[in-house]
Amino acid sequence: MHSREILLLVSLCCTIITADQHVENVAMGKKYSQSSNYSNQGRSSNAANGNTSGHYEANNCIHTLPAQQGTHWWQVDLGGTFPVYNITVWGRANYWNSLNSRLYPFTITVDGQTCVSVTSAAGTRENSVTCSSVMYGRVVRLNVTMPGQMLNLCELQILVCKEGFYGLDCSTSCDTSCDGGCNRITGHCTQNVAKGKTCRQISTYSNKGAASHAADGNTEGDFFKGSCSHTADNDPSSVYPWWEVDLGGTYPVHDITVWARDGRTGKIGTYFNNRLYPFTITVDNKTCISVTSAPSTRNNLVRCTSVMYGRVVRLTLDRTDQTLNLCEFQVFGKLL
Ligand SMILES: [Ca+2]
Ligand SMILES: [Ca+2]
Repeated sequence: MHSREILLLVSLCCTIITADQHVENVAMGKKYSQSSNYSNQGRSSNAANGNTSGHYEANNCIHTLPAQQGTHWWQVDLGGTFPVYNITVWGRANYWNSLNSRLYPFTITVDGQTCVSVTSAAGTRENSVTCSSVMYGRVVRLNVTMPGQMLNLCELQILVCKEGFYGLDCSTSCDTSCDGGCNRITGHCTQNVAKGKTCRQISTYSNKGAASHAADGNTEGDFFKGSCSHTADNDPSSVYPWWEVDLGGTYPVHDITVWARDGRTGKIGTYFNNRLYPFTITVDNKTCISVTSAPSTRNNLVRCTSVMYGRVVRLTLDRTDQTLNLCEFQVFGKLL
């Protein structure tokens, strides 16, 4: 074969796949809001319209109202929980001599928790920042740090690995033995082995609170939609309420995600955490982990201190004066 043909063959067969091909911007096509709106030309969706151009006049940037007091902000509701880590922002171009004064300094939060505070302006219009750690959340907000300082933001991208890839640069493929894909940060298999399995609980409040609801594959947090478990409210005062799932076989148990009940429908950030925390999880009666304080999110990924092989995974509320509500209990592992 001619050397040129070989070169062509090589270039066709072995196109280098860059990490970029495994990354998606999960901020696109979601719900947006901002503290105020200068005009329709500065509407909130402009900061996630896929166009990073810095020209406000071309409907590519958002613009809050100059006279607005307090903190100016823009936010996106991702519509579900994502591992938020890599975020890129674009400021406005060609505006007087202060390209960055209407964006910097700023803080980005995920469900109200600080992801990153950027204190000084970048030298370029495009600036990639990272959260101090991976934050699992739904509402991402950019707050201008200086009160009363208006906000121009031309694009904000939240970059997350596509399904099937993981790592901070999304360059690694999930292990092929992970039938249900893998966690997009850690690479841990995300097959939920609790889903649809037999569940039990100490007592049941009503049909709407059946034990099986906490492993029905639905993380819905509104109790009245029938996807949460609920123990009876007349258990003896000395009882520690519990819920358990029988996996139907021996599995390696390590990562468990628990989902608390929503405090109020549609209102993010208020949960019935006192009906779930503090708790202890056991695997075949051996302690996996005790969690003493509630997080600020409805979902909580907890890990056994080491991989535990077992069949019955139980969550016990470590208090006697409360009912137990659990909207979903997810166990990640593979059948041996
Ligand atoms: Ca834009
Ligand atoms: Ca459920």
